[in-house]
Amino acid sequence: MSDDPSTTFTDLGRILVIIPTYNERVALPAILERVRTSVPEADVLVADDNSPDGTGRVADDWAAHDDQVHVMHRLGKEGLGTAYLAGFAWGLQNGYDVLVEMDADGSHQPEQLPRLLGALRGCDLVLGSRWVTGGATENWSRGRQVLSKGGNLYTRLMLGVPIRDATGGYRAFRASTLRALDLHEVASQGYCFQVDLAWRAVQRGMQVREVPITFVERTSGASKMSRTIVAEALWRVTVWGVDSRVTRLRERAMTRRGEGR
Ligand SMILES: Nc1nc2c(ncn2[C@@H]2O[C@H](COP(=O)(O)OP(=O)(O)O)[C@@H](O)[C@H]2O)c(=O)[nH]1
Ligand SMILES: [Mg+2]
Repeated sequence: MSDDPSTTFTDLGRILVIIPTYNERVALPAILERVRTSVPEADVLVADDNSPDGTGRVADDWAAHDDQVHVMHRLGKEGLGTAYLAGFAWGLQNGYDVLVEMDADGSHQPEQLPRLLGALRGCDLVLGSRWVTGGATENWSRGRQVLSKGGNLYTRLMLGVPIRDATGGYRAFRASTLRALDLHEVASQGYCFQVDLAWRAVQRGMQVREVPITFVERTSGASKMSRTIVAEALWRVTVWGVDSRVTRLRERAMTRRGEGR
């Protein structure tokens, strides 16, 4: 696995890094700088939800002197999931071949993007993972670690997929992968949005690969995680798990009936 910063990824086609923002005025410039340095050939789309702290203006100021940075202004806080869906739609319309999800708060280190992109050469979707060998979290309380690991264990057991970190939001998709996921059906938000997309990819037989990342807890601004977001994820994962089991049982019963004839 090469993290050599001199590697280029032009063989993957045009790359777009989508960064959703809500009140990230302080963190955004550093992240833009780091993305542009780590993978100079990648373009960036900041998807801002009319942040009251003026993040949208900070993004516009950057875009005014860097034609590889684009800004999408949405009317108000509509959630991370829809920000990504809007970003994906923009990227697909504009002919990008690889679309990356990255937080603005520094938790997803741009210096590890080459690792994600390198792994995408051999598969359809790469997940940056805190919970595979070599993955880590920095400045996370024991409680937060337990919540994330527990949520991922539950997801793995419920859905029966061998993914260690299905809730993480540092990912690289091929455009062809996103096109196959029926994104118009996606209604989930937050962590559940991430599980939803990974689950769709697995169900469609796509090659999903996890690479280790070190997730660094934000040092400025505030997290938008809430109890509602965690509850939504648990609820939906349970429904999907039960649903897929019922479908499998039905299919098995039909095969058996067919064999009995
Ligand atoms: N556009 C947009 N971005 C959001 C929204 N909610 C969160 N974000 C961004 O999504 C990223 C992850 O959110 P964060 O609060 O750090 O979640 P956490 O890492 O789980 O604590 C950050 O870049 C946020 O600014 C939203 O409603 N709209
Ligand atoms: Mg965060």
